[in-house]
Amino acid sequence: MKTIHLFLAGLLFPLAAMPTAAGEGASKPNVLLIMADDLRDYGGAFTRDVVKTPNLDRLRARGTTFERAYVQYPVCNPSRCSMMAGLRAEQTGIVNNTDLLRSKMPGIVTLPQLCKDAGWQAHAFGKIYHLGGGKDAAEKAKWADVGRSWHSARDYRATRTGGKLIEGRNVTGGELDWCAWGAADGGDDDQPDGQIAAATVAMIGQLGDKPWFIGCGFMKPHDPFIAPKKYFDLYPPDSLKPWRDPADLTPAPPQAVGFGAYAEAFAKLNDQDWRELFRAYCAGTSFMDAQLGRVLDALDKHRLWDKTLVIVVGDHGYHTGERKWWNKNTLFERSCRAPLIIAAPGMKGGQVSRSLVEFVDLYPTVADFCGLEMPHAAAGKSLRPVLEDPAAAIKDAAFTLVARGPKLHGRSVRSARWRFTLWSDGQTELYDHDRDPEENHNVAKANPEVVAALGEKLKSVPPYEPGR
Ligand SMILES: [Ca+2]
Repeated sequence: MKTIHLFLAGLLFPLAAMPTAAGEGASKPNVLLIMADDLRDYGGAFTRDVVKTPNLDRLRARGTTFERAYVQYPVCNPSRCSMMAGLRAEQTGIVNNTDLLRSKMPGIVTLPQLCKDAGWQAHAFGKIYHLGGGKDAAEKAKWADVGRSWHSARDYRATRTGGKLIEGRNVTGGELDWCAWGAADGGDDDQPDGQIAAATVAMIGQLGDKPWFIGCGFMKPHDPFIAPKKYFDLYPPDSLKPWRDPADLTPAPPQAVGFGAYAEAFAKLNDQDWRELFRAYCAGTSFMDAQLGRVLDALDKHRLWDKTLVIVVGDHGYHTGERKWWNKNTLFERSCRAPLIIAAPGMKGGQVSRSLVEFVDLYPTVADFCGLEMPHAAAGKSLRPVLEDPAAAIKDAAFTLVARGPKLHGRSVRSARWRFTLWSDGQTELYDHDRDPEENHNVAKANPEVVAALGEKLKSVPPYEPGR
């Protein structure tokens, strides 16, 4: 009996796993959108050689790693709104952490909402949208877009034990209150990310065969740089070398990086301060990675890999000392490029793609795999061709915007070789990634034809209209 059963399963399985054309509706894969906050990209040597991320490595073996994936705005709320709307920040009009998506786009059908309205169970844990609203429950629900995007959404806090720090300090002497690290007492579940993993795992078990869209939004490695002490113990205090800019670094325009109170505080940091910050960022990354592992274990346990589209994404990149900057919100590669791994049903694992992709491509990708029509004109394109062939290109440029108040903004375009940034005050930056992957030398003056061509390319995306 058992033999026949297995034989039949073997026969039926390939048929069930065959891709269906969009709109036929025969296949409703689950969608697991896992986000990390402020995680810089791990496509390069950073995580392979420096940070211990066995579970990101495990997912890489199952999926396709995108080594050139770019956010449309390198700050939490604008990036997440862009991703969830499938539209550029120029189109959403959201360029800060204070504007609510629905205040600018009341009728937008968000990515989870697209699935939810088509019959998927949709639940969010932790930070998928920017967590605004303070302590007011009704305001928080608005920020989480409960009822529209999700059937339910929850955020989490550290327990009293997890709030106790065994070691730690603010490396700016309190000048920047967020710039603190701490090796916490207690275990993983005393921190929000442990609880987010536990809740995600429980929901996966509870939903069974109903199609679902789960948002699992980890809070780390975002500041404050706190993780259970065991993750700090992975990195002996003197084992990590902080970044040093080269002596011949071209100074950037003042609005590009290194501005305000942050820069004043960073200028006072010594090597020891940088080392402690970097160690804490690595500890937070390994902590987040361990929680990711618990969620991947649940996919193993319930045998869901063949019917789940798994996306792991960061919300933007992060400077860990490059140009004496410890943060995001710049138009440099370190801030615009972010992690992206996709493991899709029917697609090969262990693939690495150098194709240029943008985070606005996620919405049409999910719509494609779920067999759903885009509810509005997409700013991006489905990544299916790249998942089928990692050498395939779906676009020749990726675009990122930053605003510096109502009167100044910058737009940046990344091509296969170059990054070109044009500020609204006319200043330009050009970096040659073939020769200068860390963007240390602005070569705009020496390459007027490239500047002209990429300046023209910037006109292919909708204009930014401040205050819209
Ligand atoms: Ca963020």
